[in-house]
Amino acid sequence: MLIKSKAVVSENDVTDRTVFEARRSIIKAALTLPLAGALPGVSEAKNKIYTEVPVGPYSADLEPNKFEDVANYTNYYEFSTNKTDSTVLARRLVTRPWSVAVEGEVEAPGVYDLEDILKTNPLEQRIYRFRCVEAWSMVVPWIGFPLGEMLKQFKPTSKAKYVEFTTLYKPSIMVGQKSNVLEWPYVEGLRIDEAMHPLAFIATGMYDDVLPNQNGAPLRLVVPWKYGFKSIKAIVKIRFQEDMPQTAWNKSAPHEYGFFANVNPDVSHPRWSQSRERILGASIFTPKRKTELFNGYGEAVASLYAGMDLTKNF
Ligand SMILES: Nc1nc2c(c(=O)[nH]1)N[C@H]1C(S)=C(S)[C@@H](COP(=O)(O)O)O[C@H]1N2
Ligand SMILES: [Mo]
Repeated sequence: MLIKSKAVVSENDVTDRTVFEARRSIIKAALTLPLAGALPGVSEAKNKIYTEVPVGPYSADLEPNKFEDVANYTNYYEFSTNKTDSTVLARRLVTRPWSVAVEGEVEAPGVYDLEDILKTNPLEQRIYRFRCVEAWSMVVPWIGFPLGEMLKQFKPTSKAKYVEFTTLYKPSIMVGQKSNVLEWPYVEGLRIDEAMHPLAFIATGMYDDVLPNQNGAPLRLVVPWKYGFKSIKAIVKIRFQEDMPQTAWNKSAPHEYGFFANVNPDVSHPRWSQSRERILGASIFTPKRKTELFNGYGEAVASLYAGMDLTKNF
């Protein structure tokens, strides 16, 4: 993803002073933790408690990436803009007990305990393609449940045209929130029909195991036809509203990150092409993969955007 401070710079030139200082403070924070920073990356899912979870509809018949590819290369700016540091630093996050505040245009607002959400939403596995706006991609076997099924339990009113999601704000632990790379807390949103689409998913696990902290535990969104930044991690609030939510990336660079963020090989990022993608974990000799419109999920989701100019509504 991209960092915006005084000048907009790409993650690959992390020489900008703000970013440098943010990283230094994060490393300092890491050094005060027992072992953090000295630990190697994670090599495999350990507590395979979800091996009996059935495979749900829309699960793709694809070979998933290796667990270590997905768990050791994360975008989680609350911890760090560095994909390895965020993996290590996210271990500090305590994800139990956890609750989600449900607000706005719903008949059943309130603070819902995670355990109750899990009790009323049967788990399934979905193997999905995942495409980051930075032009890399992977295939992940998620464990979780359809977003829409959970949202229906809160009984949205007819005024609920959009859903806004918010990540935990806790700078003492989420040390990246001490920097100003984004406006915190991280916010994302979907139009209500997108949120109710059966492909939209809430992940609580992956690779038959609980979700690693760095991948968004205990609850994260997965919207496989959109760029990865839509898939917000560590959700603490869900708000139903009439207006389109102000999302973190859109606020930070509106000309680069639109609200819809549908994967589209024909709409370039202002600073790079989106026509191809690097497959995470593939050798440098493996040719890049051709990016597909809606990340290959067009048959299922294209009708949501009928009549819309996808170049303008990017
Ligand atoms: N709260 C929060 N959610 C987030 C991000 C983030 O920095 N903070 N990064 C997003 C981006 S840009 C991507 S590509 C995916 C990465 O998911 P992964 O780290 O599990 O691969 O998480 C998304 N969700
Ligand atoms: Mo991303």
